[in-house]
Amino acid sequence: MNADVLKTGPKELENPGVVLLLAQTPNAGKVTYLTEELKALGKLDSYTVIPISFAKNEQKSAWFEQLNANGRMPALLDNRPTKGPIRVFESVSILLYLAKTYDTDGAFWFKDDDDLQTELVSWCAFTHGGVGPMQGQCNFFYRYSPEKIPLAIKRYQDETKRLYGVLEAHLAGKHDGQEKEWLVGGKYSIADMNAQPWVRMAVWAGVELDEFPRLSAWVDRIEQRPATQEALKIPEQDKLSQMKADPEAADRMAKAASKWIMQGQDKKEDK
Ligand SMILES: N[C@@H](CCC(=O)N[C@@H](CS)C(=O)NCC(=O)O)C(=O)O
Repeated sequence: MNADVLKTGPKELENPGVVLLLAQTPNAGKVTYLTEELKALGKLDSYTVIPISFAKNEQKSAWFEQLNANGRMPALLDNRPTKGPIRVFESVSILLYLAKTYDTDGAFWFKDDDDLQTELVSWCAFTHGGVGPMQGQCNFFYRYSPEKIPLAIKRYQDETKRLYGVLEAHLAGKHDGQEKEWLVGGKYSIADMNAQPWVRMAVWAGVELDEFPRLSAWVDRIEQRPATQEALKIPEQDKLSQMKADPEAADRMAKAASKWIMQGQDKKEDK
């Protein structure tokens, strides 16, 4: 990290402890689900949130790219008292870092069981590499693209449903004969936090959850946790709640997102 470039960003980047840079999206939700759970257990006293504006393209500024060269949020900076600052990028690696550093007795991971922790990492990788990227493409072709391409919409919605089917079968115990409430080891863990923020937003991708009853129940179970409800307000109220409160909100939010996404797309095509 180049400290001089970082200094050109918001002054809150110098706050002690955990600093999160995020906007209200599923990838950010993964992280705030955990920080709010850790706060509730007294494992993380407080932390700083720096809201990132996509409309202003803040995630592509030089100071932000010190924290994530990929120019995407979420990103984490931890201004540690003795070891100095460390940056962490990619939502799943932020979850693993926070768990190891602040959840030291393993409330949300498997500190004393390497096999279960390996299983947890497998499910985290499955969601991070599959559900997020496929559903993200659904969002683009179904919600944001001004040109509606049926084959692209179908391709990504089908793949998202296929991946939901894998989660549904796992919860049903299709392969091991064990019905489950949680993805790994019989407890709520970062494997669940890493997946639920995407699955709860199925409707935004144009995908119905009706054919996945166990997955729907799992979404609701996580949704009802007080820490989840707090997380869904960071840095502003989540899309789904806004849509429930105001049926026109979906259209408004899709148009606003489409504008900055398509501007970014045009810039890429100019190069
Ligand atoms: N694999 C990354 C994906 C991050 C990502 O795609 N973030 C999006 C929002 S969900 C973003 O920052 N988009 C801004 C842009 O594309 O410029 C992660 O999980 O952290």
